[in-house]
Amino acid sequence: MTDVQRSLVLVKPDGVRRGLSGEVLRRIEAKGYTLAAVELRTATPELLAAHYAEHEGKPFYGPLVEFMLSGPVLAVVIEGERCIEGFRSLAGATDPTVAAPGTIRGDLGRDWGVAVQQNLVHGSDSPESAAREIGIWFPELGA
Ligand code: RTP
Ligand code: MG
Repeated sequence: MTDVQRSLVLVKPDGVRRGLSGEVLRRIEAKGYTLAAVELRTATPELLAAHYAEHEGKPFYGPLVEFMLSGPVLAVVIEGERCIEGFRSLAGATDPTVAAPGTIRGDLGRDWGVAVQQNLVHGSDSPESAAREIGIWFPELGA
């Protein structure tokens, strides 16, 4: 039985600013996942409030939202068997300083000395999150 999934990936403003959008897409495609949607977007406070609802109230929430509004993001929907887990594996640990070499965050990220972790990418963390997040960023794609 196959388990074809979709996941929401964001190249965050630091990744877009540093010209790494193509490198992230290259790694996704090299892994064998397909691109169902790719769009350069400017986030809004409303969209980010929905996207990061689970983090509301945490100390890093305000700086995180501010960071995500600091420039365009590349919003991407990827598709493939177990791509939710697979992209999390490609992305690496949240903290780019300790993310394993070979991962997007481990190879391309570092600590820039600012409060929020600028870690280049977001990836949905479960099928429920993926459905919710794709609904927020690409409502036209449906469930
Ligand atoms: P993401 O949601 O972006 O794929 O990353 P994640 O699952 O690895 O991390 P999560 O815990 O969901 O946190 C969301 C984003 O918030 C920022 N963050 N800063 N202690 C901190 O300063 C801190 N913790 C999290 C990061 O940008 C993280 O990706
Ligand atoms: Mg997360």
